[in-house]
Amino acid sequence: MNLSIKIFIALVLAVIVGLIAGEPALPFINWWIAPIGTIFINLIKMMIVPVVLCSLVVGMTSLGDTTKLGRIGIKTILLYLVTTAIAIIIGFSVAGLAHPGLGLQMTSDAVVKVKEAPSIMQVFVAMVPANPVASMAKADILPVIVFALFIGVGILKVGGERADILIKFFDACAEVSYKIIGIVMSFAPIGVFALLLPVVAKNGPSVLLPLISVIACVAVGCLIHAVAVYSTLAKVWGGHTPAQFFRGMSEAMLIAFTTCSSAAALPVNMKNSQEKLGVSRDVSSFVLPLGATINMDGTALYMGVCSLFIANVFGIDLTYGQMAMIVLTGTLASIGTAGVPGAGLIMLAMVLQSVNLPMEGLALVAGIDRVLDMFRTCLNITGDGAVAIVMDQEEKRYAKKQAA
Ligand code: DAS
Repeated sequence: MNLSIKIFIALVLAVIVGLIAGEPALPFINWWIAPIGTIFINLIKMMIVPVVLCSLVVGMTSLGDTTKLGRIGIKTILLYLVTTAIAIIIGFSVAGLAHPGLGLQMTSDAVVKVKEAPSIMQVFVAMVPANPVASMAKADILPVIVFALFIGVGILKVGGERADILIKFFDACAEVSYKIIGIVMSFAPIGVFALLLPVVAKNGPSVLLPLISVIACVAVGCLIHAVAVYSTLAKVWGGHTPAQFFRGMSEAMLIAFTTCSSAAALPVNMKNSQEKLGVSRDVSSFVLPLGATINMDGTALYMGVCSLFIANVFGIDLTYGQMAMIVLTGTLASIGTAGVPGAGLIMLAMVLQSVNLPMEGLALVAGIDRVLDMFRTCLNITGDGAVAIVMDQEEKRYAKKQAA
């Protein structure tokens, strides 16, 4: 039985056992089961920095020259921004049809204290690591990516035998990282079960019911975006049918769904995009780590849904100007969203501020953030995989044109 099916069975089991066990079993679950999920996440997190650093350096240097790097980098970022803006619009459209939150009375004392969201410029400043080792120690992925990009450019500039030695070193390290990830992933069904059981036992149907419409809007919006945008990209550029694309992405999607972390899903996404979707190593090693950090279509879609939900709860009619502002700030905010659980909630605060929506609304979505995060993180990494397929085919087409 393949791993995806085992993970899926673990998911279903966790939901069933969680709903049966419910809140009374939480002390036992939190004492004996939850730590297994934490260990699984830590095992994956252990590999994030090595994989990102080594694979990005390999990806950069195997691009062969800085012009190719520039070409791929610009196209990749542009495509990421376009799909993100589309995601927000889909989020608005779905929520505009479903009207989540209408009739839900917001209690004024339900205020959540959210850390000040960084401004866009702060996000860009934070991208450059003053101390790369500290960034690696904190698994601050964006500065690690920037550091790896500079190492790659440096190696390309040095060239010759010395560069080859370094490339072989980083290539071997990347290979070792993939092997370790394969071992970790063999424990995924156990880890996924242990991660999901506490969430289901804690939330259960009671807390979720009043907000089920928000969860449904985010889930349906993510499904529409994944099928309409990503499977079209995979088909038109990569020739993959939707079934082939989603089968190739399934393991990474399940890890993203259960860990709520794009960073945690990155190693599996990279391995499978190469082995199951035919993306070349140099393109996947560049596009996927970058995407896991700056491409958050699910988070952007979630911002569209939740902004409209909070406006409904407070009886505010969003103007088209405010919606346009949410699309802009949501797209930019999603760039700064870290690939870790709950990061999107911080960025939602930034978007609400940008259109003067009451911050108190965060309290409601904060209550179901973990559930929403599952869907948005799953979509985030699926978009990375789709863009990697597009960029890989673009590069193959470019190489053919050059050869002709
Ligand atoms: N959990 C984040 C991720 O890993 C997304 C988010 O919080 O919105 O992509």
